[in-house]
Amino acid sequence: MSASEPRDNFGSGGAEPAADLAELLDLAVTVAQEGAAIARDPGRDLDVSTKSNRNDLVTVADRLVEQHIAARLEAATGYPLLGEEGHTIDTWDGRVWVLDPIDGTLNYVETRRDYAVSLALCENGTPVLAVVIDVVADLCYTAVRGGGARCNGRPLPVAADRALAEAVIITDVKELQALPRLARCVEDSRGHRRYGSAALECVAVATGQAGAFLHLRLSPWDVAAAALICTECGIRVTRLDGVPLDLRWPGSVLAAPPRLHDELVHRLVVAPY
Ligand code: 2AM
Ligand code: CA
Repeated sequence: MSASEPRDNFGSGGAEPAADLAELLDLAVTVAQEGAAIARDPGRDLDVSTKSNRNDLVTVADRLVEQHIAARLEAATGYPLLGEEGHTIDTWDGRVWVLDPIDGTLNYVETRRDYAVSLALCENGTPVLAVVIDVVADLCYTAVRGGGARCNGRPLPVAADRALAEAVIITDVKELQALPRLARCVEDSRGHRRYGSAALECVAVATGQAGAFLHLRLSPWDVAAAALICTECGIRVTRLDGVPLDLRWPGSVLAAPPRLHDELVHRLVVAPY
C-alpha cells in the first residue's frame, strides 16, 4: 500500500479529500505552531492547578494556547471548537475542531519533554484532518483522511506489522493492574513504555517506534488527531475490545498494525482465560 492510498477504519471507505482540506490543513498547522510557540514561552507564571485528581494538571499555558487557537480558528472558519480547557460544542454534526492545547501537561510541568499540541477537524464525528506537534522535539505530524500522513512534510510509510514477541507496547500501570491478560501480553512482548502524552504515544505506533498503544480511558481531544495519523499509516485504532472507535465519546483505545491488533484483541478478549 502506498502512503497516498486511503486506508481507515472510520467508516467512509476512503473518499478523495475535499478540495478545501489542503487549505484547512495549512491553517491548522500554522495555528498549532503558534500554540506550540506559546507553550514554549508563555511569558508568565504557569500557575499550576489540579483538575480531576492530583496528577491531572492544568496551567496558564494550557488556557492561553486553547484561547489563541480557538480564536484564530473561529475567525478563519467559523466552525465550532471542542477543547479540553473549556470550549464546548452543541453538536458533532458537520465540521468541528477538536483541540488538546497541551497533551501531557504533567510532562510539560515536570519532565519538560513529550508534550504535544493536538488538533483535529472532524466531520460528523470522524476526523478528516490532523495535526500533532511534538513541541520539544519540533516534529509536526499531519494527516488528511485518504491523503496519507506526514512528519515535518515528509510522507510517513505504512507501519510494519509485527508479532507480539517483537513489539514494544505503550501502556500504563493502571491498564496493567486492571487487565491481567494485558500484563501477560507485555510479558510476551519486547516490553512496555509510557511517555505520558496519549497523542504522542499513539503517533509512535504510526511511526513504527512502538508496536501497540493501549489506554483505558481517553477523551476526544486526547486522540482524535493521532487516531487519523495512525489510520493513514495503516494502523487499526479501536476500543480495547476491538469495536470501532467512536471518537465522540470518552473510552478505551487500542492502536496496532492489523496482525498485532488481531493478536492482542484475541488475547485480551476472545481467548479462554
Ligand atoms: P492531558 O495531559 O491532556 O491531561 C497521560 O496522563 C495521558 O492521559 C495524557 O495524554 C493525558 O492528557 C491523558 N489524560 C486523560 N485524562 C486524564 C486525567 N484525568 N488525568 C491525567 N491524564 C489524563
Ligand atoms: Ca491537555
